[in-house]
Amino acid sequence: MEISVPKDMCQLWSSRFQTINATTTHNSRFSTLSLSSCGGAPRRQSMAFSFRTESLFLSPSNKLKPMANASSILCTPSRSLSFLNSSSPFPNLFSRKPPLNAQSSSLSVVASSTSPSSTTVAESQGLKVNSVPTKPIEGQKTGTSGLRKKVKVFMQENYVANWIQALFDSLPPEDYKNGLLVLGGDGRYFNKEAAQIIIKIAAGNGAGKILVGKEGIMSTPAVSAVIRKRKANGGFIMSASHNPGGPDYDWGIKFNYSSGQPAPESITDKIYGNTLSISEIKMADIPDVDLSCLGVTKYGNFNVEVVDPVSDYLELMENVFDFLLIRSLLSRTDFRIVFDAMHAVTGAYAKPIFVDKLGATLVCFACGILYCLKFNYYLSLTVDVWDLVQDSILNGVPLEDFGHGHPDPNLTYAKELVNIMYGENGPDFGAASDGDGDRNMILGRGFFVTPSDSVAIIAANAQEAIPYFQSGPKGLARSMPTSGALDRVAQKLNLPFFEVPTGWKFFGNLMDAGKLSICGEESFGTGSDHIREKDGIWAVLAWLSIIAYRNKDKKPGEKLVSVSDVVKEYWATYGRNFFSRYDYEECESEGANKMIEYLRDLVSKSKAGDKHGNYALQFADDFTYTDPVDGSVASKQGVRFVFTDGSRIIFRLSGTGSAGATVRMYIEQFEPDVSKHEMDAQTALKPLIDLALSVSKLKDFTGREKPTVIT
Ligand code: VG1
Ligand code: CO
Repeated sequence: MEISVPKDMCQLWSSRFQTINATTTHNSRFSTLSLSSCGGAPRRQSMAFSFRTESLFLSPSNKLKPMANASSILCTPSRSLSFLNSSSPFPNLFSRKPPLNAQSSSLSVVASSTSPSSTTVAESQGLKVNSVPTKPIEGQKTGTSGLRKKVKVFMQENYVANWIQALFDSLPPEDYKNGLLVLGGDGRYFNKEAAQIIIKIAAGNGAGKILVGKEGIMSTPAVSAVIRKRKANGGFIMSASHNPGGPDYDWGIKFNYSSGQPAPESITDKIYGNTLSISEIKMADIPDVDLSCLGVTKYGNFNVEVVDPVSDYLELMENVFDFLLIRSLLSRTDFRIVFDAMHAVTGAYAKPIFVDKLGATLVCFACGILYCLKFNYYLSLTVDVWDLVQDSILNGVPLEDFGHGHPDPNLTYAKELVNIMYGENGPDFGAASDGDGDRNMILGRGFFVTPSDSVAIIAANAQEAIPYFQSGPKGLARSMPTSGALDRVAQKLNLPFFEVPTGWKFFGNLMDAGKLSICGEESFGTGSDHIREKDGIWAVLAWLSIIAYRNKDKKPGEKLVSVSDVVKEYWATYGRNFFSRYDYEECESEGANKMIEYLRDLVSKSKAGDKHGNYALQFADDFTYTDPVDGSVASKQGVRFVFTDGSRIIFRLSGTGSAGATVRMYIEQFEPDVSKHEMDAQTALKPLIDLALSVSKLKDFTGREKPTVIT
């Protein structure tokens, strides 16, 4: 019998054992697979694992495979991301449901190769380009961050190919002809198929070279970093970010141009226009490229280089931060961290950065004993007691369906991490990142740092704790719904300050013009001008730098300055902006649209001084932004009611969903009184939340009693 197991496990085994002998035994609840090593482990020679039966997939072939190579014995090769190292000898095995089974790979994709009706339009130095006839497809309009739809939509004939060709048709030829492009993704289901389509169309349109992350993996911030470092003309990111993945879930594609910045609306509008008139796809007649091996493959004038997705990004991080300072914190026995990669792309980055470079260690939460990876010291345990052992990296192997999780680092979807951080004897620092690695959530022991505070605290501490900012930040910016905490830091530091619409694409021009260094969004996005995307691992390293800096002179045994100490000190200095966001996901579009229309109408009838309960209106509008660099205007970016005490209620519809409409309601209130800073945000904001619900008639329009996510 052949056994496929969660990829965490096959990564673990293949990296820990040189030769494996496997035997299985079964009872009604468990199948037990016993493995013994013939030389991998210096201290222990055998390990035994018990598996809950639902975590096993039996392959259709039901045959025992040859045992020459551990990873090929144990992985389901067609869907695995087998190049990735296990982040841990103790992965949290059953925190999520097991990965997709092999059968899901049987879904086919059309337009991954030349259609029979195509004609050859060019042939130069061995590269044949075919013209594939196609028809316009409705609905390929880019949202807040790229084009996102259900996988099944993208699998329709020519769906991906049309959008990619429309993109090339939107760019001036000098921006890509013989030029260098980058291709990465978050490892989600359908990326491998889409990567082949993108490579063929890039070649068909005359690109000179494409750099692809191994197995198609490269985080959004890393793609931005690689574009900038290698002076590429642009890059593609195959990701629907924090949206779930798998055959029944989401896929997405984003395009960033030469500064590493998400394409502005002027380009995405053109792409959309072209998708409505497209008639031909230019596709090179080349075989599928093997993305599993590093190196260059040449097809006539066109080259594909498969690159390590981590190295350029890691080099940049080492230039931005003081790694020795962070290492000094992580090597303390009285400081423990947990990073939750949510089975998403940062799984590929977490071990090389946090463990290998910065020395993060492995901790048993039951007894507090440190197990050090460096000495390859590990235990023989059954999985039933493994729950007590926690690695510094959680869910560290990227999976195509994110382990059936929702890779959105917030209090709802990163529940496993939240439970650890709020549990007994929890670690000192916790963080998580999203599908494509651009978001972050920061937690202290039993303490959540709201993203709006996080960016303000990073900005306030950047100059002393982060070498990249040693001359001080040039300017600060936030998206409109993000709380006003950052505004106060800008004021105190006397820095230029900008308020932009939701979406990272609005920060890039300010950075390119040298007006902006640090910025953030309330949606767990934080970053700086080191690249042109928000950057999850950067934010974690920024926080670790701050904590390390504050504790650099602390002797063993002295109480350390904690995450919550840093935040409370910040509130005492600047005041606290209580903030909360309510998400009502996948509402009926009709009701949600009507609510926004109703609010716009209300705005037009509102005037300063209008009373809303205890609050007096200062102004109400539908946010419009004029880019100070290029003068472009973005209107209808969110309905806001701003009161005379600075409190705000804001409503907008998500531009990243793939089904129905997601309503976002943002609530903010400033509190200067230190004695009230410890209040729970939901309690402090209750009157304003009630007001927002009644002003918007949200329950009537959406039929929803409660939000799906509260931040
Ligand atoms: C959401 C967030 C927004 C963020 C965008 C992309 O957009 O609110 O702040 O920039 O996602 O993030 P929307 O339109 O759904 O509110 V990601 O991590 O998807 O690249
Ligand atoms: Co993201």
